[in-house]
Amino acid sequence: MIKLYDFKSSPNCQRVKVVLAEKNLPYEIVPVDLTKKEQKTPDYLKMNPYGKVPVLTDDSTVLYESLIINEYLEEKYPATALMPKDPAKKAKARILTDYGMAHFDSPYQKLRMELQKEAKEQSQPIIDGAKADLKKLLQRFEDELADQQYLLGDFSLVDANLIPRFTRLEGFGILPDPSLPRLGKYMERMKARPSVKSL
Ligand SMILES: N[C@@H](CCC(=O)N[C@@H](CS)C(=O)NCC(=O)O)C(=O)O
Repeated sequence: MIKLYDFKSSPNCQRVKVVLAEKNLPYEIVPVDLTKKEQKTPDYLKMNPYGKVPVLTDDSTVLYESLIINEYLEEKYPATALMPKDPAKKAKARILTDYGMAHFDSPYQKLRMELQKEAKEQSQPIIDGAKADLKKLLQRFEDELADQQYLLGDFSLVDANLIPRFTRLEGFGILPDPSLPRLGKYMERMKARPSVKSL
């Protein structure tokens, strides 16, 4: 039986929930209240020494780190394949996930921290700069989409991994953007998928 230690609004948990839903895998949610620091209790730290959600257990297997959990689910439950078989295409999938995570992280976190401040303490130049940087980075995905429905053509782990980040970029008002029309349509397509709707 699969169990997911989850905090509902956590983007890192959401990408795992998308994969579990896409693969139609039954699982139990174990809520972890981050506001009560339940992720730092000794028992929880035995499962994830980093003290973060998500943790996924699959019988006696205990895993953490959302991207690694998703790779595990893909290998252990391949019936609904979410990665290409071809090694070069698989490598490309990992490059796109890495780009969306690592390269977006600095401006994304900068913007998030700034917007968390009280309005009078926020710096408009920092907000504008981070938004401009994120928009520039999004152009790569706009180009990758070309005439495809999803980032690799078919729906894949890349889409599942990155959707929590894209929905937050929508929340920040960066998407949709007239200069990124394919991404706009892509987001509508993604949000229509039951796995994403149910988040
Ligand atoms: N790299 C980790 C990041 C996990 C993470 O940062 N989780 C956040 C919630 S989105 C968390 O548990 N924060 C609570 C804390 O750090 O105490 C992953 O992908 O799973």
